[in-house]
Amino acid sequence: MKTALITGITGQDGSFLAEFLLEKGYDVHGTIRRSSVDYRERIAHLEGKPHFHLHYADLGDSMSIIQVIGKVKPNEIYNLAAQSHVQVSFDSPEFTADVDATGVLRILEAVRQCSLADTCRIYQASTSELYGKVEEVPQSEKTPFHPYSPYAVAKLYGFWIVKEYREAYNMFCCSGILFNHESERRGETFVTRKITLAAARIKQGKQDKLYLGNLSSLRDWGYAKDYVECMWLILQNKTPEDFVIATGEQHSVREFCYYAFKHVGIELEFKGEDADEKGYDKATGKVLIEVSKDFYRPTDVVNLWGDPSKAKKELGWDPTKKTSFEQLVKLMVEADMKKVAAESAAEYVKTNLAEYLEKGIVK
Ligand code: NAP
Ligand code: G4F
Repeated sequence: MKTALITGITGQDGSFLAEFLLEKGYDVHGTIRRSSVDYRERIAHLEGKPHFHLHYADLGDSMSIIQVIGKVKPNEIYNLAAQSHVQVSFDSPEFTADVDATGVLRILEAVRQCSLADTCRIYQASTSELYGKVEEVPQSEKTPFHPYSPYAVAKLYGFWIVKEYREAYNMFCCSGILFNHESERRGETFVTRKITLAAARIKQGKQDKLYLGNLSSLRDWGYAKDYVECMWLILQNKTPEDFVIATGEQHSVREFCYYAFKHVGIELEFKGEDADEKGYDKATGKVLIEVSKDFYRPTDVVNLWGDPSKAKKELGWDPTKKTSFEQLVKLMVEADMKKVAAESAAEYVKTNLAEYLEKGIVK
């Protein structure tokens, strides 16, 4: 039985990867952080399973990392932990650098110090944000990097330190340059999830309007569950190499809104330009989407489009056989429609609980 250690197991990708590796028969260990609120929602269904284990560790704390790696002695490490929000990285640049750049170094050094450099393979969660102010469209493994946020600059260090340890110490460590991937488990402040939640809330009368930033920004959006398979494939490869993982298709934020609202039965029509652009309900003329400059970034990456040919050729991973853009939007909207309906039902019961207890409807 192989042993895997996942940092960032409570995140979107960590939770899907843990499920994937458990199904493959791995003994799965994950790192979590102490928090005053419950943040284990995405992995709650895995807790208590025989081959699922959690350990406290923080990427800012070398000692905790050395301790967990020395104890678990993993065959594979998936370093997914990060301050992963690009806009937040402008507000917390030092923290982002510590976790997303130096944190990667801490993992690599811990593996060496625990004498696991010859046996432990390491996957680093790299990103299409490295292409930033893009110098070529679409972007492949050969496209020059031009990071365009504190997050991307930190991740660029992560990318290069992985390459350095591979060349200097002959370690099997690789970066997956993953383009945006989303799901029903996506954090609620990333644009796709913000849109699908708002579409569900607006449809169910729980929200009036959605405020967004740059509607023209272009992304190559895939499904997170399809992408975690690639993380594993990259570590099963004969040689340690870096791979672009993407769908090869590009859509705008505006388009994402159009399809998300379409799935709840609202046809959107966009009028106006830049900050004055608005999204109208075509049937009623009501404004449902407005632009707020609060969501503009000091530097914004606006043209991401991946070329996944290498992954297709060498790993056999074919995005055309995976979840399509429309299927992705649909599955996210459907999950959020259910979530909002459940929240409304719970709210209704809570409001009327005293009366129900009194009338004996609930005990
Ligand atoms: P996510 O949902 O934000 O999850 C991030 C994880 O990192 C969480 O488990 C979080 O723990 C953990 N974490 C944050 N700071 C930490 C620290 N100091 N020490 C230990 N753990 C820490 O992100 P995701 O979407 O799953 O992405 C996974 C990785 O892929 C990230 O490295 C991200 O930068 C990268 N990536 C993501 C995408 C994408 O489109 N999703 C694309 C390219 C690359 P808490 O739950 O305690 O906060
Ligand atoms: O959903 P986003 O916040 O994702 P972003 O910045 O592309 O970062 C995500 O993908 C990266 C891979 O390329 C990962 F490395 C990273 O960890 C993260 O998972 O924003 C997407 C685009 C941006 O251009 C942003 O300006 O949407 C635009 N946008 C427009 N309105 C908005 C909003 N983004 C957010 N978060 N909120 C808005 O209201």
